[in-house]
Amino acid sequence: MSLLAPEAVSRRAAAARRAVVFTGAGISQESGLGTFRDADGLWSRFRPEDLATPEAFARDPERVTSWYIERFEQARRAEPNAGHRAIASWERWFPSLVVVTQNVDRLHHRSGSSDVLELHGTLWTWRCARCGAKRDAAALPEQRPPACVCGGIFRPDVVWFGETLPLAEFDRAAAECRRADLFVVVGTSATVWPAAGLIETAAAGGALIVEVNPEATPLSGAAACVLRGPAGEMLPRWSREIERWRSPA
Ligand code: BJW
Ligand code: ZN
Repeated sequence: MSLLAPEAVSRRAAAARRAVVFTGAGISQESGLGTFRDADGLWSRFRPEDLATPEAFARDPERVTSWYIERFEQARRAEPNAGHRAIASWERWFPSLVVVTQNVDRLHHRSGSSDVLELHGTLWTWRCARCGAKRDAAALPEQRPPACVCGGIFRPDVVWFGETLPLAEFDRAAAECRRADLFVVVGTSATVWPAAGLIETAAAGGALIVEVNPEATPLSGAAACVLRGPAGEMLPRWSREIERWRSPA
């Protein structure tokens, strides 16, 4: 559904001063990383309560850490796709562009985005659940589960269900959403809170909301425009549209 003609949206987007891009697992799908809630997503094969909660880690640290080490290896092998690269390239138009991501794969950083807020943490660093010591995922001890010298176990620096989001990142994300005039939501089912609430925050602040997703989401009806398709195709195509309005013939 689109309240404004796509051309009018592109024209308004091209004139924006403060842009925020809010991303979820869908943007990394074309890099070969699984989403969570799609028909073939991670939660169709695994139960979140067995893997993505502090209780699961306490119950079966070997299973949980092995699963996350495998996910880290997949993220490390993956390459940013055309969608990530298109977003990074928007910094030439919007120098204060902020990418607010729910993803833990670091593909936005690796595609050149310079201001990335990771609301759900990262697979790339781990911390000891007992003493808090930090380790790069690539330098974890060999034992499974990976053991710290203090006798504790390393866990990924991600945010599990029931855990609070990193406060500084979330506060800054909310502030950026409040003052954004363009808010582009890419590849998220917009079902996990409090991250999904940022869409409402941006809308309340008056931002133009654009959604990029091959499927309808709870947000679709509230967006000024929906680019219905995969991010790796839609974002480069939309970039060319915006470019046209930035440099009129
Ligand atoms: C494409 C595409 C292509 C496909 N191109 N698109 C209010 C109401 C109800 C519940 C709650 C609430 N407030 C809090 C809760 C509880 C809970 C929650 O939200 N539950 C709901 C799910 C019901 N939230 C929490 O527990 C949060 N913490 C919290 O609230 O703390 C406060 C507190 C503490 C203590 C007590 C009480 C309160 C923490 C949430 C942490 C989420 N963690 C995960 C795992 C991270 C680690 C890991 O990677 O394993 O984060 S869950 C998972 O979901 C992951 C994601 O970041 C997150 C969002 O998923 P995302 O990115 O939207 O992916 P999908 O798969 O859902 O969607 C993919 C989309 O892409 C689809 O739409 C596709 O169509 C699309 N797509 N291909 C573009 N090529
Ligand atoms: Zn320790």
